[in-house]
Amino acid sequence: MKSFYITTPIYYPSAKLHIGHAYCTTIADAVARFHRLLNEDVFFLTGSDEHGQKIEDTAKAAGVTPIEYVDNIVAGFQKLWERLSISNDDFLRTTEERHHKVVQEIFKRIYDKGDIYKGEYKGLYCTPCESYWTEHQLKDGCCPDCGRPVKEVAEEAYFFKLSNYADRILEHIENNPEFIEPTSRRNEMINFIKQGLEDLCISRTSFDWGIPVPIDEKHVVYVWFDALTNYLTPIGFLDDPEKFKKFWPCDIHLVGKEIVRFHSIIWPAILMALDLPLPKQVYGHGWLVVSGDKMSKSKGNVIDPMLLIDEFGADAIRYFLLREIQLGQDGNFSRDALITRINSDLANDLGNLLHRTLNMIGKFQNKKIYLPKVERAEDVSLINDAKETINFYREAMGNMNISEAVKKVWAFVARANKYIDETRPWALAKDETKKDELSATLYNLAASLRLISVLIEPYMPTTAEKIWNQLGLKDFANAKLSDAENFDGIADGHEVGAPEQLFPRIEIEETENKEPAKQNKKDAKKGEKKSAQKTEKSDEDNSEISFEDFSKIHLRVVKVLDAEPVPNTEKLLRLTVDLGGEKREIVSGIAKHYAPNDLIGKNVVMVINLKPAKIRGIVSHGMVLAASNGNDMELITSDLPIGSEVK
Ligand code: ME8
Repeated sequence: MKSFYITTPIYYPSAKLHIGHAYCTTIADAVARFHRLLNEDVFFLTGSDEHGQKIEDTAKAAGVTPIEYVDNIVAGFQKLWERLSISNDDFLRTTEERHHKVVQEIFKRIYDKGDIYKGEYKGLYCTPCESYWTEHQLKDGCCPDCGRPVKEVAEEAYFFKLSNYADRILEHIENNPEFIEPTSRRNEMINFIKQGLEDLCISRTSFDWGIPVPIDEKHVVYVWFDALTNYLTPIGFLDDPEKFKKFWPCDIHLVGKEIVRFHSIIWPAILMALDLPLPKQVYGHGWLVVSGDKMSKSKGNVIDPMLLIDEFGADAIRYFLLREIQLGQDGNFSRDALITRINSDLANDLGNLLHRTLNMIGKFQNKKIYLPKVERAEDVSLINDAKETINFYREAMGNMNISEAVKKVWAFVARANKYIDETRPWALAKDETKKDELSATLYNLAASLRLISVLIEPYMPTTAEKIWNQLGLKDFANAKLSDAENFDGIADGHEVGAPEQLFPRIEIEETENKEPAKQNKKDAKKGEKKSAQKTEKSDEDNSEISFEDFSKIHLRVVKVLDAEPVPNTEKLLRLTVDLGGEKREIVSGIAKHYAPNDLIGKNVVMVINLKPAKIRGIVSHGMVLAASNGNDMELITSDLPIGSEVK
């Protein structure tokens, strides 16, 4: 059985993870799942990089010990990965004993070999990036990676003879074009090495939060030396030679573009010093930006993936990230683009295909499908397209052209929808002589959905399984790409299940706005005409709700960052609020009671998972709460920090 080993960076638990981290982990997950579909023995690793000065400083500022601090944040990482359906085989924390042993052993081996020596470090250090810099590498006097100020450090330190390996690394990069992807990153690294590599300082004495240097306990190991070796720990480097042989060298280290340097220069040098083979590939993906801006706490545009999952579900987020952004390039995240994709690609194209197909099989053939007895030009064309889709998908996924592969699968979804229009099953059902044609259409549609279910498993594992189950198929966990290749793999006379909605459309209604306190009643009135669901809501106005119903409403303390009147209205204000990292725009009917300036800086309570609504052309993503007696209105405020839950 072929093996496949893929890793993500181990993220710093200095703060909660944001959508950028979720992006990287989702890509790695999709690739791991794809290789499992190929029936390979996959090891997918992620984890947390818990030592270093930044963590020590952050914990101190929070008034807790470093381990208390990281335990809490790392539990959040693990929860996020579970909610995002991440299928990692291990989660490595650098504070674990198994990892300490590896780091100390590696340090000792390289020291014994003579590639580590003691000296004095005098230079510049960027704590947020945990990176050493020389004067000429700085950009405008600041860290060239993050743009923040660096500080001078002078301390006794151990050095790794990185300079000894410069020629070999350069040669390796030049002789192995696939070692660093994409090519732009490869060129950057070649230029970086050609400017000369200095020996790397790999120990610190000015703080304690790290793994002690085994030969000199007043030093702790430099956090990047500690972190990079994580890739060896869980695959049996010290304790399971067979497992190690199976998974090393790693197939892909997937990392963000800013840390390609650590993975394609420093890490290979460490491996060379250990006489270990180099990873087959370091893939530097681009950054996710929000409305063209890099995410940062100070800009208040950090997007919390957990809130997005609460609102839209994990599969929709995964789909968006994998489809919308070309791997290797920077990509933009926007809620409006996400909602558009959910409505058009998921609810409309995929949801309708499944719904129409199962409905017709139920109605015309009592839920049964039969192997085709006829083959028309439309069938041949559909089946050829299916084959072509699989071939393209296999190649594209294998080459990390993930968004292209996703697009191709959706082109096939569109193709299958078109096949319904071409073969017109509703017309065939009215003509007794066309029974075989009808049966062939329904079989081919079910077969197409079976294929789609397998192909989308790496992107949307929950949806894929739902489709499989609705088709009445069994044992989805063991479905492989080879099953998908067998187009007519569904048995003659097979019975399908009943259709269930995959993705509800996200309505962005054009509404008039009203004062918040009156919003529900008016909605209920309008709703009577609109849909049964909304009528139920109006009937329920005075009835009791369960605690479960109540807990569906997510209330948080948010800060108003900006407020301005909505032109040509008397009641409406446009508010920009901070949810604790994420910025949102909402429209609120409070202009008669509050002047914009009175609101700025106020902490108010907001419903954060309300369906977005378009109000006077502005998409409002939430609603602030206010008490009202009909004449006066007062916003519900709180002195607790932004992001606090209101229960
Ligand atoms: O660098 N867009 O950890 P880190 C896309 N601990 N990806 C993003 C992103 C964004 N806006 N922001 C972060 C570290 N990422 C080290 C790694 S590995 C041995 C040690 C992703 O918490 C991206 O993959 O700063 C980036 O490389 C990684 O998170 C950095 O995470």
